[in-house]
Amino acid sequence: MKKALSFGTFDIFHHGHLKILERAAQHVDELYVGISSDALNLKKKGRKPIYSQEARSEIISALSFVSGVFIEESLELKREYLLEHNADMLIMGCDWTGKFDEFNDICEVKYLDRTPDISTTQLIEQIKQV
Ligand code: C2G
Repeated sequence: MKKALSFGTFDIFHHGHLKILERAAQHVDELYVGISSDALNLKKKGRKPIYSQEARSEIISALSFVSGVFIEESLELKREYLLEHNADMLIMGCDWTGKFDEFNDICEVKYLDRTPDISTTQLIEQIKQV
C-alpha cells in the first residue's frame, strides 16, 4: 500500500484544486491531505481564508479519492507529518518545485503541474467586480 501526503489551503474549492488532488491520487493507493489552518493562513498570507478550516476539511474529505484529511498547523512541520503518516510520497503543486527536496531522505517528492488560469485570489477579485 503506497501512501502520499499533499498540502494546501483549498479555499473556495475550484477545478484546479480538484485536478491536482485527482492526479496526486493516481500515484498511490491512499492520499492524505493536510489542510492549512486558519491561523497559519492569517500568519503567512495576512488574511483568513473565506471558508473555515472545518468547511475546507469537510469538502476535501468528501472527495472519493482522498483517504483522509488533517489540519496543517505549521509549514515547518512537514517532516513530522510525513513520518506520522508513514508516507511514501509528498506531492505538491509545481509552484513549490525544489522547496521540499530535503524530504527526499524519507520519501519520494513529486511536483505536479498546476491548472492554468484559475486561482482563489483571482476568483475573489472577479466576484468583487460583479
Ligand atoms: N493548484 C493547482 N492549480 C491551480 C491552483 C492551485 O494545481 N490553478 C494546487 C496548488 O498547487 C496546491 C493545491 O492546489 O497543490 C492547493 O492550492 P492552495 O490552496 O493555493 O495551497 P498552497 O497555498 O499552495 O499551500 O504547505 C503548503 C501550504 O499548505 C499552502
